Amino acid sequence: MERTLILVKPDGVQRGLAGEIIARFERRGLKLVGMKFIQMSQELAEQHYGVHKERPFYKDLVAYITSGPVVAMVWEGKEAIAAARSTMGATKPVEAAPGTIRGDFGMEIGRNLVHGSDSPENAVKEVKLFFDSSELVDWTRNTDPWIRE
Ligand code: DAT
Ligand code: MG
Repeated sequence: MERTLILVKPDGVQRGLAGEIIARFERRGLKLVGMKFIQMSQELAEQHYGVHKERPFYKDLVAYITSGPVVAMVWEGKEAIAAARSTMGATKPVEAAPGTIRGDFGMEIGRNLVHGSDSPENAVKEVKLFFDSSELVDWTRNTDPWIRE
């Protein structure tokens, strides 16, 4: 079982797309185990995007992710990381397939609406960075047998 950190980035919130974006993960069959609406601090943003510290776009990336509130979520399921990333679409929205979040709503790499962890190791780190274990809910979804074999 995997857990993945998903963020609706500030553009998604500002454009009123948070519900639409959340619905796509929900309908896909991932299970929500944590969610909060937060304004990310500079420090949290720098930690979250630490892997990109040496990239030329790092400063803009931190400015963008702290430019307004985000919805931070943890979604759970078998292969949750890959499932979430295919629902998100390619990093560059113009290359993202129609039907994906970025392919349906995005035009710019610097306004690509959504974040999702990219590996099991990073998912564990990112979930810990945003959520205390007491904020994650263990629950049984009664529709699971209709989603999972
Ligand atoms: P993803 O968000 O799909 O996991 P990533 O981890 O490679 O992509 O990069 C994190 C974010 O940084 C990405 O969502 C948008 C931004 N970014 C990545 N590559 C970029 C580039 N070449 N120019 C500008 N922004 C970029
Ligand atoms: Mg990434």
